[in-house]
Amino acid sequence: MVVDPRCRDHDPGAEIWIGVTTPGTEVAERVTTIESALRGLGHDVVPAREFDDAWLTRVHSAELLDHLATVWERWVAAGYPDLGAERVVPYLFSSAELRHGLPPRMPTALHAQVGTYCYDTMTLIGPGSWRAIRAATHVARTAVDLIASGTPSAYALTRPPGHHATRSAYGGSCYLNNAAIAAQALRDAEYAKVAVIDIDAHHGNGTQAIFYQRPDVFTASVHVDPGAGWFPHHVGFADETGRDAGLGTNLNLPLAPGSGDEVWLSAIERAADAAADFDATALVIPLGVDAAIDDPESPLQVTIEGYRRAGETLGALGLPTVVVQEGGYHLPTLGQLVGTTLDGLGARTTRQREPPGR
Ligand code: SP5
Ligand code: ZN
Repeated sequence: MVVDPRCRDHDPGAEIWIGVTTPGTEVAERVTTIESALRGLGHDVVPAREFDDAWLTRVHSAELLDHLATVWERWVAAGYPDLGAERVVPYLFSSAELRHGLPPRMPTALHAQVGTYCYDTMTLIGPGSWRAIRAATHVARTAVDLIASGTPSAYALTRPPGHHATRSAYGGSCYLNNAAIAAQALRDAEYAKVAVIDIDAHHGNGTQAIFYQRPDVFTASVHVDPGAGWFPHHVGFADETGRDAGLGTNLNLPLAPGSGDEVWLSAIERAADAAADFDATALVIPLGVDAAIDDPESPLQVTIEGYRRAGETLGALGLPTVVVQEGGYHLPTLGQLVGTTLDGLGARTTRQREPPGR
């Protein structure tokens, strides 16, 4: 398990959904409880290393990186907290219709700039957010380093989560795409073909978007059907299969609300078969445990045994594997769900073996 205490420094403070401000579900206690559960199960703990942030432009735009790194300080300097705005939050979005085909222009007002990068009202930024966002990328990259030096599998305890972040935009409680960063870092470590199998309850739209035209990274996502009314609503449908050189390298498996273990596991088996057909040489698993029965954010009704079997199915691929933490919001069962999935996967230690071929 790779950790960084700075992942707790992000306090979104709230979520705003249909105009209603709630305390929010993506809280620091999530990683506290997962870390203590995994320690209790005998997982070893590896502190994240430091990395050069300039590399992140391989996955995200320089503009998004600069926005995230600086927006809190600029928000304070401009006096927004004095107006009662204690977090950075958009009020206006840069929609294609608003611009009616004109090229995007950067608004002068900071409170309008935010809507160029942020696509919802659920993903707020506060004083410690950038420290945590950045640390989570280091956690993911450290897990890749462990794999590249011969560890069969490594779990990255990332927070905030990442799979809803696209190259240039953030949302869905995600800021930078830790799983996409892991996949790109594996490519840079000479793993020729990387498969991403996202089992968070929500579609991994950011990861899909980042690799949509890429033939070297296969992305699959098993999630509650956006067509049944679930986030991210606009994307995550079965007919999205990739574009240009990436045609055929994206697989969406949207599931009906209430699907339960057997349907969910069949979809994960389909994704695993597709990753094998792709001849993947390394695997990234964006692991959200929000498909679980008790989770407040999805209706998929998966049991803890279902999560163990998901781990077994993906472990049977026999690939060097980086597991990246995504969602999961029911604090009492969070640690057990992650621990059981990793057990199924056979990922308890970072003990090394001879590096496998790439
Ligand atoms: C990483 C991840 O799991 N992100 C989840 C993003 C989905 N959020 C959509 C929230 C929809 C409204 N839920 C009601 C919450 C009221 N507090
Ligand atoms: Zn989710």
